[in-house]
This record gives sequence, C-alpha cells and structure tokens, in this order.
Amino acid sequence: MSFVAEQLERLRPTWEHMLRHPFLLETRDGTIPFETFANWLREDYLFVEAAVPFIALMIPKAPPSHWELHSQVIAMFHKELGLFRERAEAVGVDMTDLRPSFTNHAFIQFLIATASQRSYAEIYTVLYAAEKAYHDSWTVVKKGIDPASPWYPFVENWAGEAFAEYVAYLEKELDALAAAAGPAERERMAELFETTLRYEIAFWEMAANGDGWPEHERVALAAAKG
Ligand code: MP5
Repeated sequence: MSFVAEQLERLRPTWEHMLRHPFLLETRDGTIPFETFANWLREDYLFVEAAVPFIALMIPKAPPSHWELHSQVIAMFHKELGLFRERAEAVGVDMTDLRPSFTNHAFIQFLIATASQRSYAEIYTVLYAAEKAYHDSWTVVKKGIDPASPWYPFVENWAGEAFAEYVAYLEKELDALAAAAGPAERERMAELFETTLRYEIAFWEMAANGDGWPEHERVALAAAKG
C-alpha cells in the first residue's frame, strides 16, 4: 500500500470526523451565521499569507525538479489572497487589524518550525495533508451549497478540478518521497501527517467558536486601544 493510502486508512475515523464538522455542514446548508464565516475568512487569509514563507523555506531543500511546482504554488497563494480580499470587499467583511487566533498562531508556528527544521519529505507531508484536507473539506460543502451563495467562490477554489489535479500530483510525489525514505523518516512523516490533520480540525473548530486567546488578553488589548 502506498504511504498516502496507508495514512488515510490509519487516520480514517479522524479524517471523517473533520468532514462532519458543523462549520462545513452549515456552510453547505446555508445556515452558517455571517460572522462565523467572516471569522474563518479573516483567519484563513492570515494562514495563506503565512503559507508563502512556508513554501519559500522548502525551496532550498527541494530537488530542482520541484522548483517550478513551488513557484506555481506561491503564485496560487497570491491568487487566493486576492480572492479573499475580493470576497471581503464584496460582502462587507472587515479586514482591518487582523490578528491570528490562538489556534491559527500555533498552526502557523508549526508550519514555519517544520519547514525550518525538518527534512524535505517531512515538510512535503505537511503540505500534502493540509491541501488534501482542504480539498476534501470543501468537496463536502460543494455537495449541496447554493451556487448563488456569496461563499461559493471559495468552494470552487478548493473543490474544483484544477485543485483536485494539484492534490493528485502532490500525492504521487509524496508517495515517491516516502518510498525513498528510511523507516525512521517515514515514521516522522506519518506523525506529521496526523498532527496536520489535528490542526485542520482545530482550525474548523476555531472558525466556529472564536479566537481562543485567554480573555484577559482581549481585555488588555481593548484597554490599550482606548
Ligand atoms: C489550507 C488553507 C489550504 N487555506 N487553510 C488551512 C487552515 N488549511 C489548508 O491551503 P491553500 O494554501 O489555501 O491551498
């Protein structure tokens, strides 16, 4: 069995738990409160922004045959950032003074720490797991959302054909990297796959339930702002 198939099989209950998250089902059904979706939009904007240095840190470790891929991925992130800004403007989501939630902050630190300290195959595992999680999650939303929804362009972005092909390419390459890795590295890759999945679930949870920083922090910030 290939590395990816093995991980998806091993983690199936957790993966399915992610795909049943109320944030996804309510977005699909059109019952998601505007502010809840706006919260995700603001947080994910910061996440995608941070994904640019994540990819940039991979490039010196990547084989030259992957440089074109990573250049294209960075360009794709910039296109996504444009989509976030366009949607926010179109529907009136306030994008001023963005600060990452506790979970988003942790996830971003995990990305940067991984890209700084781990092997290329390990970093690639995190990239694949995050992209696959988003593709599968938004595919759930696609099965039922009203195409007239103001959030539909996000669905198209991650559940569309081009993204599906990109994720399939990442999968093929990750399987090749895993096949070339020794048992200890494969073990570390498996662990990172799982940690990424757990962060993805935490991200939906945060989008649905708020920013997670202790209350005294919020009070102090409000006081500082007057
Ligand atoms: C992605 C994302 C997908 N935008 N946000 C989270 C929390 N996980 C994964 O990455 P990309 O860069 O938008 O394709």
